[in-house]
Parts: sequence; C-alpha cells; structure tokens
Amino acid sequence: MFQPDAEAMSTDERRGLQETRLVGLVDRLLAADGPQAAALTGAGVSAAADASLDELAALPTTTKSDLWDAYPFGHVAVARDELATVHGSSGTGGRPTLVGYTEADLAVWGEVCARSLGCAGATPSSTVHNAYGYGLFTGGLGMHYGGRALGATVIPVSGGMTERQLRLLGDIGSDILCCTPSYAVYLGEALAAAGADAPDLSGLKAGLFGAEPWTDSLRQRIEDLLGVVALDIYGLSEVIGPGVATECLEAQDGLHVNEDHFLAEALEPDSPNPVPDGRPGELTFTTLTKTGMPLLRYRTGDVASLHRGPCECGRTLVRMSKVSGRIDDMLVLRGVNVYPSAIESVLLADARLAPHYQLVIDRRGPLVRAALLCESPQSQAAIAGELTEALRQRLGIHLDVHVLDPETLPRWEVGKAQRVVQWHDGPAPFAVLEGA
Ligand code: DLL
Repeated sequence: MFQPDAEAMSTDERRGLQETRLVGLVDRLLAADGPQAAALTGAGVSAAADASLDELAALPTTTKSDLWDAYPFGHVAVARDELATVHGSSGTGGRPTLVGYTEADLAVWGEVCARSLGCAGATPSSTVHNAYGYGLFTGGLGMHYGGRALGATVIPVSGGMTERQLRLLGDIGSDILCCTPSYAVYLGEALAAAGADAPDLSGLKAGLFGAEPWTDSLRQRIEDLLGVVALDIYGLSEVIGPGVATECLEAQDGLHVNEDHFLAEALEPDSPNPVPDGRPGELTFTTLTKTGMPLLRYRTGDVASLHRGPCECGRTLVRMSKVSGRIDDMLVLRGVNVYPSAIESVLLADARLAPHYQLVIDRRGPLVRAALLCESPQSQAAIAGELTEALRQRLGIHLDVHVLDPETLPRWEVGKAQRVVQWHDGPAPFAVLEGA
C-alpha cells in the first residue's frame, strides 16, 4: 500500500475525516459563490456547519449539464491564477468539459494514482510503461504523476506506435503496464503475431486498464495474451482523472474507492437518494479535498454498485463493482434493458471469437434493432447461430449477429474504443449491414 494510514484506516476514523472534509468543502463552495453555492442556499444550506454526512441526500447534486452551463470555468472555486493546469474530456458525442487543478489538487492526484499503482503491486523499484495518451486527457499525465509520487521509473510512451511499444517493453523490462483494455488486447495480439521475433515480456507483472468499460471475460483474454494480472482502474476528469478507484492484486474483486478524497454514493435514477449497498445505481462523487474545481455530489452517469466490508488486501475503502455501463448507453430492445457490457460477456465466453466487436443500434424505424458484428477465422455461420441463441437465452434479447473475417473491424491504437455505433439514418455504418 502506498498510504496504509489512509487506505487501511478504521472506517469510523475515516467517517470522522469525511465529515470534517465535507464541511470544509461546503465552506469553499459557499465562499466561491458560484452555481453550487446557489444550489446549496436553494437547498437551505447557507452555512457550512449545516452540512453533514447523515443528511447527505439533502444536499444538491451536480450534473454534466451544470458543468456545460457554466463552461468553461464557472465551477472553478479559486482565483484563475491559482490554477496550475487544466485537463478535460473531449466528450464523445457531447461538448468538451474542462477541469482546473491547483497545485494541491495535483499533489492529491499523484497520491491517489500512486495508490492505484500500489494496488497493482508496484513499488519504488518498479518501471511503469504508461501507454495512456498524454495531453488534455487525464490518463497519461495522471498515471505519470502517480508513478513519480510512488518513486517508480515512468516510461511516458503515450498511445500508438505499437511495434515500438512492444520493443520498449521488452528492452526496458517494465513490470507495470498502463493503458486502455482495448489497447492491451491490441498489444497482446501484436505480440502473438510477432511469433519468434516477439520481445520477451516476462518482466511484466500487472496492468492497470481503464478509461472504458470492460468485462471479466475481456480480463481473461488480456491475461492470456500478455501474461499479466489485469486490474481495473476507474476515474473521470471531472472528479480528478484516473485514481478514483482501483482493483487490488490480492482480490481482483471490486475497485477500492479513495473515499477519503472522493465520497462515493450510488443513487437511484433521477433521485437524490442512494440505492442499498450491493445494488446498481448511478455513481456519484463528492470531491472532499479538491480546491480548483470541487464538486458536490457529481452524478457521473456510470452505473455500478458499492460494497463495504473487509478485503483480503487489508484496505478498508468501500469497493465499487466494475462499471456495467453508462446510464445513456443502456439499450432497450423490445422492452428488455441491457448494457453493452452484458453482450460483451456473452460474446467473449466463446473462445472462437476475437475480442473485437461493434454493436450497431439501428434507430431508423419505430422499433429499435441491434446488430452485433464480431470476428472469427472459422465456422462463421455456425458461430453466428450459436451466439444468437446464447444471447437469447442469457439476456433475453435478439441481435442480428454477423461473424466476419479477422481484422475487419476497427481497432483503437489511440484513445478510447467506441464499440457502440448509433445508426439514425443514412448509409449502413458497415458494408455487411447494407440492405438491412
Ligand atoms: O477516462 C480517466 C481515466 C483514465 C480512468 C485512465 C482510468 C484510466 P474521462 O476521459 O473523463 O476520464 O472519462 C471518464 O470514462 O465516466 C466512465 O464512463 C469511463 N471510464 C473510466 N474508467 C472506466 C472503467 C478517464 N474502469 C469516463 N470502467 C467515466 C468503465 C470507465 N468505464
């Protein structure tokens, strides 16, 4: 553990810390007199002492559209010259979101990302191969600061140039790999394709894969391809970036949320109330210690459940399940609700299929239809039939399944995989769907 005092703190002591920090946060928000101060006074909280953890559900929530309404810097709570840097997300299908960080925020970010690396077994003697993109995206620099805070050696490779990545991994002998899960698959396939010329990656022990949803089935594929323990790391720019929550090497069972900095709730849809622990809800975070752009009860749109109780690694932090999807990604197919991740699980249970797929949501007619495009070198018609049946039996949905030749579907060497394609009108997004 990078910070055992914080990560393994007794839950009572942590609650006391959270309580104090919540009051401090509300104080900062009221003093900043921005949109969240208006929401607080609107909810009857005009003094920081009025806020308490017991009454958390009475405090206002914040949404992405609140951030857009105050774009770019309306939620910044310090003088502009106190901002050390700005990151953000390009907002696939939406508008960009910008997040300002003070020096203090950057220090916290380094610490929580160092904790994530610690979850993967990294130590100051580790070498971290960081293939998350460097730039406005938080993945690259966040894990970079984490590696530096840990005292490890960071290789700032960023995304792309796969052949060079493999060579560096072998030559340097890095023990920790950081990248998206889809890129981990890509690297693993490139390694397998290199055959006898493949570099020796036996030094690689664990990977921290995140920034996009992925399933336990994909974990298995990555572990087989790269010979690493594959761990999930979660985060979002608005809250800080990577380092919000991470799975541990010991249990690989739920992501430990750094809740001394990011108070976690799972909320009922369209309601300020939490769901019971263990049930899926909308992940919502309060940034207890942030100063640049602190957020109260920020609704992430990501769906997961929270679990309390001891973990074999010794951390006492609340754990979140893997993210099953984003609220707005949920598909309703003939009345059945399903997240793309459930489809991924069924697909990857069949070892004959490659871990690449595209889900096309055909919204041209009154009835939403969906097609699943995947790849296999063998018995394509038979596999398509079996997969259609497996999806019907396990998820109760009907998809038009197309099994294509290997290497036909898109790959993402840089950035996040876009597995779901919306088809509203115009030509088919993939030739195989022409005439559908
Ligand atoms: O993706 C931060 C990050 C970088 C996390 C590197 C982990 C590793 P954004 O670009 O703002 O920040 O995107 C945040 O990505 O709301 C989720 O929908 C999704 N996401 C991030 N991590 C995971 C994950 C970074 N482990 C959005 N599982 C979030 C599922 C994830 N979804």
